[in-house]
Amino acid sequence: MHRLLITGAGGTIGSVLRSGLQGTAEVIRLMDLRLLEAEPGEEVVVGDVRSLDDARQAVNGCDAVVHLAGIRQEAEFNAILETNIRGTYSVFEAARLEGCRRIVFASSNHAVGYYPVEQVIGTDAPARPDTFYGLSKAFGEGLGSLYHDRDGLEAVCLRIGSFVAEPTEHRHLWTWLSHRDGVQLVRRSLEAPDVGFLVVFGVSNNRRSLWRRDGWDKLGYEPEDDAEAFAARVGDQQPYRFHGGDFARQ
Ligand code: 15L
Repeated sequence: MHRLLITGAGGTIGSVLRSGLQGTAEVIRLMDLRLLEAEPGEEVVVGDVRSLDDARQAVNGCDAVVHLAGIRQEAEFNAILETNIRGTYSVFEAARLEGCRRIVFASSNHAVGYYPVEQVIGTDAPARPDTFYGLSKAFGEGLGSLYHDRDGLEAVCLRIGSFVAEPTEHRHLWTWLSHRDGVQLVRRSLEAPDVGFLVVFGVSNNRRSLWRRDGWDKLGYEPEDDAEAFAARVGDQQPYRFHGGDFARQ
């Protein structure tokens, strides 16, 4: 691939992927609200995904996009609407207009956060968002489906669990996505042939996972880490009723 765009490149996930994805493209273009400093092999654009013009300028000349930009927890509805819903629309629409072929979208487990913890689910389970935030992720997955069916774009939607360096709480025993596995997952999502439209859970090889591995074989994703190695450290008390943890209030 010649050029890859990462939106929200200055954020938590973006900062890890920025180095982890080196070599997937000749040039990695980083988009963020603030000016980032380009390393060799990178270029930077300052822009706001809420603006279709900004998104078009950023996507122009790119073969693929990793779309991370957005609010990453619950917020007031209008903020979610503008940044996560309109922003994700702008990125898909920009990709269509600029002829970019593939989008890897950072969805979230919170699209299905109101499933009870007694239930293991696959990606065939209907959306059950736990917040406006989770709902915006379900919307992004819907955009992926629409732009694939209508316009032929390829879209891989990753329902990311907890992307942290190490598990620090009991819930991470089923939600952890290690940095190493996260990098592998995004790499495979960019490089696997003929992915069409795909939704997968983005977690490590956690033996207590509540999410099935649907679609991992299509990507060739083979996670190496298991949160169980940290079980003693995080305690054995199940504190939550729902997959979404403290996002799923009652
Ligand atoms: C997410 O989608 C959030 O962006 C992140 O902050 C964590 O809360 C994560 O999910 C999680 O479920 O642990």
